[in-house]
Amino acid sequence: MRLEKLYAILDPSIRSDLSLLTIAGRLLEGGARWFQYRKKSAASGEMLADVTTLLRAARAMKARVVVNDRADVAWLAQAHGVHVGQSDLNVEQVRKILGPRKMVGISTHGLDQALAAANTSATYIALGPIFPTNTKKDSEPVVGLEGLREVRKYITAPIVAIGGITADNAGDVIAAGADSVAVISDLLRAEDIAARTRLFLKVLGK
Ligand code: 3NM
Repeated sequence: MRLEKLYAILDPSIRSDLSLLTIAGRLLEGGARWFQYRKKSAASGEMLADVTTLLRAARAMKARVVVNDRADVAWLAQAHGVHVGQSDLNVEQVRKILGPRKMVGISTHGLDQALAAANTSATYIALGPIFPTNTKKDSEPVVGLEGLREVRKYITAPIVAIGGITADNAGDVIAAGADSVAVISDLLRAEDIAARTRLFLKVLGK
């Protein structure tokens, strides 16, 4: 499965002045075609409604939507996949629910976890935080570009780098071996989200 170079993480808590659909619309306008729905505080019914709305907008632009953590919500909404963390359902459990064709991604925070993930049917392996980030309160120690290069040496699965990635450093992250970059604050906090998305895609060579 070919992955987009830009993975926009939709965490609406970052941008409470805008609706989820407005944020997604601006990202789509800028050219983003891969999203993760991440709203940790939402009730299940709200999540399902959000993901359904998001999918309708995304599908019109041939974009994909992955749901953070919740295989039940992803299955009911018929989303494109699920992203799990180290203490969520594991990759194979999620795959049992979603089947072989959906995307299942997993967060890893260093070489050991990345190697373990490479032995699963994960579609992609997220690695982070590459740089310091304030967005995830309980984030693990920084992996750095050096850590990313090291993981790249051992792993052929697609690597999605996450944590502190901006339009300024995204080029270095790709040069260090990432296939894609996952971004929250540098996209969502931008005054002009569509323009920031365009800048990212330009830097990423799209
Ligand atoms: N996961 P920003 S870092 C959601 O290390 C998330 O697995 C991380 O937000 C990990 O782009 C992170 O604003 C936050 O730094 C990413």
